[in-house]
Order: sequence, then structure tokens, then C-alpha cells
Amino acid sequence: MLTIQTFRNVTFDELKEAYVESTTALIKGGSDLILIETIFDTLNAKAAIFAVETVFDNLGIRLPVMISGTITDASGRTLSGQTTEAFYNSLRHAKPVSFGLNCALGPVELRQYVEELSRICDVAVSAHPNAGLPNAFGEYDFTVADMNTHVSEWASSGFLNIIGGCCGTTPAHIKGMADSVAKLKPREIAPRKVACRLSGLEALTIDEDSLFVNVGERTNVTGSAMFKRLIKEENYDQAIAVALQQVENGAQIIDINMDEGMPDSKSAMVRFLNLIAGEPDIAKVPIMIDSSKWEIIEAGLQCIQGKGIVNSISLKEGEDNFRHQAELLRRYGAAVIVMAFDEDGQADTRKRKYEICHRAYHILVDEIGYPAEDIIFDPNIFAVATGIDEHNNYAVDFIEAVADIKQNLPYAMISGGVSNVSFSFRGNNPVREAIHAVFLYHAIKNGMDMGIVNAGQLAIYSDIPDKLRLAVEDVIQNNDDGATERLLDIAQEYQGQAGGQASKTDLTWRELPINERLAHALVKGINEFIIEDTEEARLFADRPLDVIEGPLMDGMNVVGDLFGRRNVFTAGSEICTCNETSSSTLKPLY
Ligand code: THG
Repeated sequence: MLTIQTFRNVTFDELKEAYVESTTALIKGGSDLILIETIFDTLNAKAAIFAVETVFDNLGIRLPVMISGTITDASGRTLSGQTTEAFYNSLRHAKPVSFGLNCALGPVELRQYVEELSRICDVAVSAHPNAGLPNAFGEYDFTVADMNTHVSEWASSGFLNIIGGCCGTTPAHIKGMADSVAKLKPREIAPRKVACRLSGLEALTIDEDSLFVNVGERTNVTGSAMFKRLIKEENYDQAIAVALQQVENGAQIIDINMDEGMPDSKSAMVRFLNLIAGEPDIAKVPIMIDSSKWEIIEAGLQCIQGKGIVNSISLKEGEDNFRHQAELLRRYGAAVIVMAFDEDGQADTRKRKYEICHRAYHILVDEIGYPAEDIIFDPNIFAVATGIDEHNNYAVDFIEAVADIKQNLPYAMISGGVSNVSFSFRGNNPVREAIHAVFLYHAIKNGMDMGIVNAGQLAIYSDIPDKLRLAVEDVIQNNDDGATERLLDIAQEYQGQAGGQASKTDLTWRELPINERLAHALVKGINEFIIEDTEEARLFADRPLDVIEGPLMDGMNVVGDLFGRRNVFTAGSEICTCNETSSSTLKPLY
């Protein structure tokens, strides 16, 4: 059972101030480099990095920065609960010359984490182990020869660029280590594949090979009447349960928004983030801090130890403000959603969407040096089928802008608030879910990387009844003037019905033969009957292994085929499939 330390008796700002003071003194005293070390709490280290960057700016100089964390117990995690890779992702924005581990465990226990760092780091790797763990008398047992054996093995395995000693090591230990590695080649530092590397307690990497990433939308006071009520009533236990439910339903990131109708949105954001930081099953995923108020975004950033996403910034208030915010975000180490919004308003056409994103990209990447892989554009998903003719092309405009951005702005990603597109069918979940499935089918094909969705309530494209699907296709693709009317007519048949979750309560599949039931459960991500079904299959089999090699593999092959044909667009508890035969009439790019 993973427990994590969330108690803090000092704020981010207080820490930052203390680090500003000490860093300034260190530099004025003649330091050649800054080492942030024995890090057991990543958020504290983020405050240190923020401070160091601030001092570099103030003094107009830049020294090399080394970072070194510590792993305090056999769980293999930092005291604040992160895996080694999550920890690296959280602090990589410091652009350190080296990243490593020191103190705490002795060399035997530390080896695997140094090895892990050597695999993931695109900078030099350092290690400063203790001379073993202190014994009952508080002394250290590892002799010079012991330490030499370990560190020379690490170096010859190619793990190390820098080696040194921590508690219990003496000048004789250091000399011994230096001599024992003197003839060994340092680790080769290889560049990593460009990717958006986020983290909560665990790492989340998004690159061009990733499947569509689900961002859970329900922890939003504007987007959920229930969540709003829970926060207003200060029922934080139940509010946390909403976040957990999103993660359990397949959200790989959770969006958190406290903006609307709250007496104090900022303290609600801070309180909620601090509470979920102590829930490992939620805190494992990266956080998306959703607010239109900069003050709330910053307060949120000061609570998250992982590398999260800020939702959002834009050119709405001009370039100076945009630059200022982007520079601060880089200092906090966050990925960012940039809305297609400028001084003239929100972009609604394909052309304006692309033009604004192009302008923002240029400022961020070329002027500020923001990593392109940490930029996520949101070209605005607006509601279609509203009855207003000007809205009919909104989905087409978004979907086409996705392709323009992906083709022309390297490494930038695309997101959007998917549930917005179906606002005109509020209260009619089957139709809303059909609209989302069709919309995503086209947008993902054009390169949409992630979306804010009701995790666990994405419909399976091929499950949508033909008549409904064709009507929705006509609306999404804006095929003709009568599309909205036709969908409104068909929608009446679904009014009052439950949404996609109904497919989970429809148990007719339980009548199928055992092998088909297992395949169905795997494809739909239903684990409710898996134990009894696997047991039933075992009774038919000669050996238990036959169950794995037979029906379970058959089921996995079905899933594999869907992935292979790129018909599956979400991982998680429910797998959504798209039907390749649906005709796409989207216009070619300009
Ligand atoms: N882009 C970015 N961020 C966003 C949005 C976006 N954040 C907020 C929003 N849009 C995305 N989130 C939601 C959340 C819920 C709903 C829509 C978008 C939604 N909620 C139900 C409704 O209003 O009918 C709520 C029903 C209920 O109360 O339970 O549809 O576009 N960057």
C-alpha cells in the first residue's frame, strides 16, 4: 500500500523566498554551480528551481544546475510518492546539467534507481550514495573497498557520468571511487525522442504513437451540477470520489475547474488539489488546472508536485500578457493549453483557428523557447445543431484546423472540450454520446491527441444504431441544410433514455458461449464477471494455461485487431471503436 506525505507546514512562496535568499548568497559568495540535492519532496524542489531561475534573471547570470533526489525506502518511490521517471519529468524543466540520486539508501539498494535514471535521462547522471545504511550505532559499515566494488560496477555498466559520496563516506572513500572509475568510460548521453512527458505520482508520456488521451471533465464546477453542489457544501469526501471515478473510468489526466459561482474559487482549488495529492489512486495521474483566472492557475501550480497541464492561456489580452504568463509557466514546469483566442475574440473558422495557433506557436517556441512538445492547442469546440445556421460548420472547422496545426506546427498537440459539441442535445445522453463518438472519429483521424471528456461515457462507434449514426455524420460533416432537422427528429426516439452506460447494464451478452463472453468483456473493459468466466473456461480446459492461450488470447486478438486498424481511440476501462466504413467527406486542406 502506497502512502504519501502531503502535510506541509510551509507554502511554495515562503520556500521560494528562502531559496532566493540562499541562492543569491551562494552566487555572491562565488559558487560555480548550484546543486539542489537530497530532494525528498518534489514540490519543494520545484520551488527551489523557481527561485534559482528568478535569481539568475535578477543577477543576469546563469550557472549550471545539478539536481539530486533521494529514495527513502524500499517502495522505490520518493517520500512524496513518485516513481523515478515521474520525479524526473517533474524537474526536467530546470535544464540541469546532471540529474541523480544521493543519500538515504546504501549502494545496494540504490543501484536499480541509478540504472533507471541512466535509461531515462537525457542529461548526465550522478550518484552520491551513502556508505551503506547506518547500523545500530549510527555508523556506516561500507569500507573503501566495498564502495569501490559497487561504484565501479555501476560505471562499467554505463550508468554514470558523475560519482561521489554522501553520509558515511570519507576522503579515503572519495579517492577510492575516483581511482576505481578513472579508466572507465562515462555513460553516453543520448537525446530522447521528443514527447510530452507529464507526471503525477507516475509518468505519462504522450507522443505520436500514443492513443487518444482522455482527460476527465467531471471535476469541474461549471461542467457538473453535482460537483458544484459538493464543493459548495464543502463535501470534499464525495468531491474526491468524483475524481477517483474519473480515473477508474479511464481518465489518464483530470481537469479541475473551480471557477464558477464559488465564494472563493482559489481556496477551493488549493484545498481540492491538496486533498487529492494524498490519494494515490487519483494522484498517480497528471493534473490539468482549468481556470480563466491567472491567480487560480498559479495557486494551483504551487500545489502540484507532478508535471501538469495549465488550461489555459491565450492571446486574448495581447502578446505581452501572453509572453509573461508563458515565461512563468516554464519556470513552474508545466505543459500548457493555448486557446485559439486573440484580441479579436475566439476563432470560429478554420482559417482563424490556424492563424492564431500559428502566431502563438511562433511566440512560444521561437521567442520564448517554450518546448513545442509541451504546447497543446485548443482550436475551440463549439456546439453544432443549435438551429443557428452559422454554427453548422463548427465541427468541420475544428476538425480541419486540427490537421492544419498538426501538419505545420511540429510537436504541438491538440485538445478540446468534447462535450461542448453536443450542448444543444443536453438531457439526451444517447444522442450526445453518438455526437461525441462521430466527432472524435474524424478529429482523431486528423491528429487530435487528447480531449476533455466524460471518462467512461464514450460510446462505441460501431454500437451506434445506423440511422442515428448517419444523421449525426451529416451534422458533424455539415453535409446539407436539413441535417439538424433530421437529427432533431431522430433524437426524440432517444429522449429520456440512459446513455452509453446502459450498454454496461444490458446483460444479453451473458447468454453467449464462454469464449465469446470473455472476448466481449475484454473489448468492453467489463471486469465484473471475469473471475467466474475464467473459472468456467478453466473447467473446460485440460490445463489452466490453455485458458490463457485459448479464449483469453482470442479476446486479446480481437482487441489487437481493433487497435491495429486504428479503430480504437481510447484506452481505459471502455474501448471505443470507430467504423472504418463511415464515409468521410471532409474537404482537403488548403
Ligand atoms: N477547452 C478547454 N477547457 C475546457 C473546455 C474547452 N474546460 C471546460 C469545458 N470546455 C470542458 N468540460 C466540460 C465539462 C462538462 C460538460 C461540458 C464540458 C457538460 N456537462 C453537462 C452539461 O452541461 O450538460 C453537465 C451535466 C451535469 O450537470 O451533470 O456537458 O472547450 N481547454
